[in-house]
Amino acid sequence: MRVLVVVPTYNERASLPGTLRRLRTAVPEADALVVDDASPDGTGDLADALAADDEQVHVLHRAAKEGLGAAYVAGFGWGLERGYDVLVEMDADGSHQPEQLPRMLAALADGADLVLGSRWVPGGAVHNWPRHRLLLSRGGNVYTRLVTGIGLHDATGGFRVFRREVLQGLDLADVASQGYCFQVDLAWRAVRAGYDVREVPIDFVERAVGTSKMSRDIVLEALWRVTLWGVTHRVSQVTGSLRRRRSRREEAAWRA
Ligand SMILES: Nc1nc2c(ncn2[C@@H]2O[C@H](COP(=O)(O)OP(=O)(O)OP(=O)(O)O)[C@@H](O)[C@H]2O)c(=O)[nH]1
Ligand SMILES: [Mg+2]
Repeated sequence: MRVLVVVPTYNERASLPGTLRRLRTAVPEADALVVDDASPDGTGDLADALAADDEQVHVLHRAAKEGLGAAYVAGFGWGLERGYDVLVEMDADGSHQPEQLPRMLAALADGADLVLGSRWVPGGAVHNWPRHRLLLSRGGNVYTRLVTGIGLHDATGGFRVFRREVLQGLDLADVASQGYCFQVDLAWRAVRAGYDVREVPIDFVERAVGTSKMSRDIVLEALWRVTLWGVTHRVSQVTGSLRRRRSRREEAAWRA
């Protein structure tokens, strides 16, 4: 299995070298692709320097900051074109620990199509988050579960392992989500498509250096999109069951 770990970066100069070093040690057979959105702090140049020293590290430069979703879609496209079997999502900021990736890859080898690193299943944890971030993550996941009916505990997390067929089966060009609702979007599409989606507990560690890109706009985007998906889904469930009931009635009348 050829594995590509896609690492999106925006101003991660301080974190990126350590993240890649840990990844290369923890999963030496995996390649890495840094997807940099022209970071003003020079992360792109630093990534090029790291790639020059290691043929398993690659860099995709994008012209401007377009959000996490667009960066991942571009990175997945790069990896699918080059024939990777497994594509991984991982943050550059140290929150996702490369040492926990082998356990996630094992779940894929065990038959899962998509493995979610989960903070909110037994064995999962979050370290050093202030109360408001904990509330936002837990609340966001409870809300997502309620409005969509998705049976996942951590649909917003960004440490994930995809079998290539899942990404090929989902219409990535149609994904408009930009911020972290991109994560809900992909999980939701995978669940509805009938893929085997499993949650594996992870220890999420708050970044030690650099700054968060989380913003009010990202939270608002997640809120309106998740609400829209939930309502659309519920409406289609109701109209679907009405349609089924009517066709059963028509069939019975026809038989009589
Ligand atoms: N290429 C690219 N990467 C991004 C963009 N926004 C965020 N990232 C990267 O995506 C990863 C997650 O972003 P963070 O800023 O850590 O956001 P977060 O993890 O939701 O928030 P924190 O928990 O506060 O760190 C990091 O590696 C960022 O550098 C973007 O617009 N383009
Ligand atoms: Mg982060």
